[in-house]
Amino acid sequence: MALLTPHDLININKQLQEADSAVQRVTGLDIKGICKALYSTSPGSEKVGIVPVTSGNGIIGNFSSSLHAITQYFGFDSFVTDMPDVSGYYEAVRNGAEIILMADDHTFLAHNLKNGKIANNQPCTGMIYAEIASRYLKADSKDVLVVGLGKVGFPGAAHLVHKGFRVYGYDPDETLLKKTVSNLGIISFDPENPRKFSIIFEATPCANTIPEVVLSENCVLSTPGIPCAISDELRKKYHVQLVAEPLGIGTVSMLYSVL
Ligand code: NAD
Ligand code: 2YH
Repeated sequence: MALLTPHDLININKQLQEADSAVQRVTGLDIKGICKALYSTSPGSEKVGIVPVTSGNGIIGNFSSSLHAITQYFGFDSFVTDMPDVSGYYEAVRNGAEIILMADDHTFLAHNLKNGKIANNQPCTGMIYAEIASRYLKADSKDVLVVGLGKVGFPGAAHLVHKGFRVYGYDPDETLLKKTVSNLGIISFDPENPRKFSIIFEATPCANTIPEVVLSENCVLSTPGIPCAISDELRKKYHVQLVAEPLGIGTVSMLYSVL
């Protein structure tokens, strides 16, 4: 399980603004518009309580403060509890939180205490990055390359199949690849026999996962993967429209999914 680092979250407001501009360039909608279209929900005046969690590897510097900045950026009323863990949960509820955000090393959840809905960061992240990719205004076809079919990539690929895209999937884990091809009816992408794509969705914990041969000029690369899937050099050479941000897009997807 890849953990975020404080360094990933530096200048989260700037990272969010840049991501919002990139999403608008690619899709014509901002991130909130994508969430509204994806979940058919709109926020009211829900109060979000953010609870730091010390278990496992412990508190990640900048994590709770970034969630605070992210929720405020998207117009939610939010606060971080003084206490962590169970005491923090108690504090959040006593102070009027209607939605709880909290994460340990394995699970990052949003729980709406009013309607009982609960969301997990991985599928919500996969869905929204796939949705952004699927809305590329200059796409040349409904063919999409999905690189990485794990806990984020699989739900993203499933979402694209559900939306009627022809999905080509690749993962070096052959068992996972075979299972996904059979469960979702996607096409196995053969790196030995490559082709170009105008839409690429990537979700791996590795750098440089996108080979040059699959890039078409002006293609979109929508990727929550950390570190970034493509080098600056390739991004510039093919004028790749990159949507990549470490926490905010996935978090707001979770919030809209529990409204
Ligand atoms: P995971 O371990 O469940 O899945 C990753 C998959 O990538 C695995 O199946 C693995 O075999 C595959 N993979 C590894 N190297 C590859 C390569 N070179 N080419 C193709 N596939 C390769 O991880 P996950 O939970 O799906 O997370 C994926 C990434 O997304 C991680 O970096 C994680 O930190 C990040 N993430 C980011 C956000 C965000 O908001 N930006 C949210 C959640 C997860
Ligand atoms: O980053 C993570 C894990 N990868 C789970 C998220 C799934 N994408 N967890 C964050 C841990 C935060 C820490 N417990 C804190 O500061 O509260």
